[in-house]
Amino acid sequence: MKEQTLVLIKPDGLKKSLTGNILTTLSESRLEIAGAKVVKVSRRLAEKHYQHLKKKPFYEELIRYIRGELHGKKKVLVLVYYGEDAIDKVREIAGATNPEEADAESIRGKYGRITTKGIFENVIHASKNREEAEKEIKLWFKPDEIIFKLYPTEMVTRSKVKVKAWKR
Ligand code: IDP
Ligand code: MG
Repeated sequence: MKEQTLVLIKPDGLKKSLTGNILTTLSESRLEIAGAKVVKVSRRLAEKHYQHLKKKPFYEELIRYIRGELHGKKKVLVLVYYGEDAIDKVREIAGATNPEEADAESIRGKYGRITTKGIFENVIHASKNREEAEKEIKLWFKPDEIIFKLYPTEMVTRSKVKVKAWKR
């Protein structure tokens, strides 16, 4: 069945100029890109994304990692891939969480490393299952930033909300 998944190219991937290689490898999956953008990750966004790891000893370092504080590249590339078995296909191409255990030909196996502080710098993130994909896509993207209607939407009126706009 067709489904969607969230991919992040993490700051180490950007720092090592791996974007092209990673996108080329992912394109072998024949999945479609349904959304893409560059994001400077706030503390709040990082904490929401890694909510499930809050109790881990490496949590604080992980937040620093995803925010680019370990690489001097304070950005990530965020993508939504859509198509048949998208979640498992991308997880397989990404490889295991621990880059030393990841298949040698996977993205993490090829490009990942374990730092002396023990963080798995594994270059990309990929949603694990449908529930996680939904939560993550809704966290990182607004409905109009994705070219397909992946989840139900509604029109809401928000008054008194300050937004930054281009100066006229
Ligand atoms: P995943 O990225 O393969 O889904 P998660 O368990 O969701 O794995 O962990 C999120 C990220 O936290 C990993 O991609 C990796 O960067 C880091 N991480 C996970 N487990 C460990 C660990 O045991 N030691 C160090 N870093 C870890
Ligand atoms: Mg995960």
